[in-house]
Amino acid sequence: MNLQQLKDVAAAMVAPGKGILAMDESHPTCNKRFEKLGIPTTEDKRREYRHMLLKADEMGQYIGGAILFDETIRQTTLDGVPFAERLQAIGIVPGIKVDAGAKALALHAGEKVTEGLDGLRERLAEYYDLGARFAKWRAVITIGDGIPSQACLVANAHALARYATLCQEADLVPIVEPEVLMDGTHTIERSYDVTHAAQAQVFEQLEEQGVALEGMVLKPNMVVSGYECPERADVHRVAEQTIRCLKSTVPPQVPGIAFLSGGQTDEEATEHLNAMNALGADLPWRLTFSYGRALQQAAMQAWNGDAANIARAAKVILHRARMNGAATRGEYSPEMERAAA
Ligand code: 5MM
Repeated sequence: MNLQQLKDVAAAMVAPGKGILAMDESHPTCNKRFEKLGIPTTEDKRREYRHMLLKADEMGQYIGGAILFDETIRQTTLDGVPFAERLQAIGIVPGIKVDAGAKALALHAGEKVTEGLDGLRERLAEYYDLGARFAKWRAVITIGDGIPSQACLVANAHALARYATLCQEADLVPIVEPEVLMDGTHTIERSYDVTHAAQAQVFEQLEEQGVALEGMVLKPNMVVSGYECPERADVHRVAEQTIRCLKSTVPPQVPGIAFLSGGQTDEEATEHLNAMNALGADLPWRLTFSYGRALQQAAMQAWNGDAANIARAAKVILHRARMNGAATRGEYSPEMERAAA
């Protein structure tokens, strides 16, 4: 393990003013999003779409790392440049999703555990050769009646820790993503309790397995009320509760925390991140974004599966990246959206 390299890569991923673009949708997820817009679910369309996401050279001003899917890291842009090389050329560290997805947790109805450890050492070595310098593994935790169970939290945290050690052994920075889903009727207090329990368990397992905390990035959910909760907490309270939770679970050696968006609207995700950075002057870690949907959805609609729309759609994602870049500094305001429009 080259700890200095891991630290340097992690620092580049969460550099001031920058965050991470999650463009690692597996085929089922990508197909679902394309189908909603009537876009053909073909390999060529996925390639064209991802070419569009990285078309603007200025993306490198706001994006420090991009998470690719297995298919994409083996493809070239429409100009014939391998995606990992395109990323490096515009100053973005290439990364790769390495989990094999969340599967039903045996004997625990309604709960999931993420798979993908078998053969991971060999896959990581190949991804490193293909240009990846960091990896991502996502655990999914559902809030519901009597869940999550302790068994679910422990199983997922243990798998995340095993994955993280394998990544560091292979000189890849692990993004550790314990996602507590935002779906449900739960209150923000319940979200806090479950998120706290999930993160505490993750750091216990990371420590147990000997993961170098200086060479990783945490990708958590924000502490929000469930989407169907009758009284949803406002932006200030989300920021306050999320920071309170992170302060009690995340050791100061962790260089960066890059939030997932989890189905929030684009502007909501940006506002929440901004509020946290406006509040948190003395935090030990950088607070940034690693959004999938909240960076991509407007651009996907603008592209709509038509190559003639690539240039316009590339400007749409560049705008969202710029807004989130401002939020990492606590300098975003909704007026900036209108000014740009
Ligand atoms: C981009 O979506 C990622 C891939 O999901 P699947 O493996 O289910 O296809 C996902 O892991 C993503 O990186 C995070 O969940 C954050 O995405 P959002 O959309 O929540 O910001």
